[in-house]
Amino acid sequence: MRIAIALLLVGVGTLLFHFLSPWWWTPIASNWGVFDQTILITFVITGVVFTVIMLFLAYSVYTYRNREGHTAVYEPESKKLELWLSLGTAVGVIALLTPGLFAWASYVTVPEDAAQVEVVGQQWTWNYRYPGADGVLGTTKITNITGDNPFGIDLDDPFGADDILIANNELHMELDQPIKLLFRSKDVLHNFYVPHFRAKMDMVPGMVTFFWMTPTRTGKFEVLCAELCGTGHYNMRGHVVVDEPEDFRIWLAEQSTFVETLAAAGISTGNDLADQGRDIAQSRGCMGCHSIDGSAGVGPSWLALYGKTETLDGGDTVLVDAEFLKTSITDPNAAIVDGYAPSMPPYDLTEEELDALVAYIRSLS
Ligand SMILES: [Cu+2]
Repeated sequence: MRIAIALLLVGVGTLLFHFLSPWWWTPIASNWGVFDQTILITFVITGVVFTVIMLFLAYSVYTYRNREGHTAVYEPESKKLELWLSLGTAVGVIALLTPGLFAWASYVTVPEDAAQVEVVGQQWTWNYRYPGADGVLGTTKITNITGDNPFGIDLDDPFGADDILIANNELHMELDQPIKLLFRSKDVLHNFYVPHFRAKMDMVPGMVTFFWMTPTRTGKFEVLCAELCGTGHYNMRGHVVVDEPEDFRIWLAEQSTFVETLAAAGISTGNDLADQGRDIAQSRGCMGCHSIDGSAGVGPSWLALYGKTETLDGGDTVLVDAEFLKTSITDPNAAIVDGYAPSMPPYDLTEEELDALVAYIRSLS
């Protein structure tokens, strides 16, 4: 009797937890309500099956309890029962899976009038690229990637020149305009996820993945990386801002195109090495782990770092100079400062890029 009551309490408690839980969906901000429906269908089917099984268990435990004069009967085969259970399970599984197939088909069938934006993930930051006035994204090659060309755009491709590059973790979208998002990763698996949009996609090095959506509400929504991608994974966040069409056009017009960024980099190459270093730090994602305002991060803050004496994890002390910084960038595990995990990947930078980065870090001291 006590076990039957315990089973009933577990069943009732689970249902109460589900219906009274404060952890429910955020208000939806895209056209993908169909994903909420498929989850609801899953809840209903699994909820009904769960309730029936808990009731049946409690009933059986009570009815077939050990009593004087009652003996168990050995009945290993029941064709009829097996048939009904198999059919019932088959129908349940089909009902669970089929809606998802239809939802997926529309998720990857992009409408003709969709705008485009490319999302590039790297440890541990997001970069975005719009096609510019010609509406076509320039072709890219991984070997073209440098500090000045973080997307690896093909310099000979005329479509790439007017591409608009965003390196500040904030993606803007136009309200009610369907948009196709293309995804690339520079290093490891990442996953672009905006809970309010009910939309996410894996980003796989060497592949371009995609989905499309229509933002249906203006506002600022959080972007998360939903694929464990290293020690800074928790910090791989950003925002999508959905603007009214007019605001979106104003914002887009303020952004620089690829040729403009190149020209700006060209100017700063001759005049200000530190400026160039700041561009490299942003495009290489250094800011994901190193702050420039002294706040704690995965790695040491760059504020007042140059010229400081640090203690290494072996107990030795070292002066943070150009030589030490360069080694720490190209071979981060050669010397670990006490209190930090050996989690930084090595960066393959040219001597000029290293000089620029060091000049930038030095300028913060
Ligand atoms: Cu990630």
